[in-house]
Amino acid sequence: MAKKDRMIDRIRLGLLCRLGLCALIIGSCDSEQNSAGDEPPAQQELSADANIPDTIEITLADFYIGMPDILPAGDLTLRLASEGVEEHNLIFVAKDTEENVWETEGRLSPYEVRTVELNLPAGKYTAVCDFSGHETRGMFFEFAVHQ
Ligand SMILES: [Cu+2]
Repeated sequence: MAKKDRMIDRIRLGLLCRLGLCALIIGSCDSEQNSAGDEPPAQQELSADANIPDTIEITLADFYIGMPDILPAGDLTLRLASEGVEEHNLIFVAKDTEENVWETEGRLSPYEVRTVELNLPAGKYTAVCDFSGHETRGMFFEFAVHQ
């Protein structure tokens, strides 16, 4: 009986040691992965940013427009993401002249993602979805374009 207990104790001790060793190995692997893994993504982000300097994310939802309130002047790439079950469009209206300076070609389908390029001069604008009364339901957003 006592001999069997000692056997069990030895097995338990062996298991504990192996678990401890595993934890040490996993722990050291994790820290290696973290220290090695931190640097390449940062470099990738930098090079991606260099290639696409001005990609602006715009969300068209039921019923709001999510976008930055300041955009840089000049050539822009917009990534439009429709996130509602409704169709949406997007129109930029210059505040001083109340003219449409840009608009999407047709409406975005529900959940469509579309990348567009445009050039906006400095000024104040209102972004609007004018489909089916969406503007009055909240789909407008005032923003400025700065040099
Ligand atoms: Cu809309």
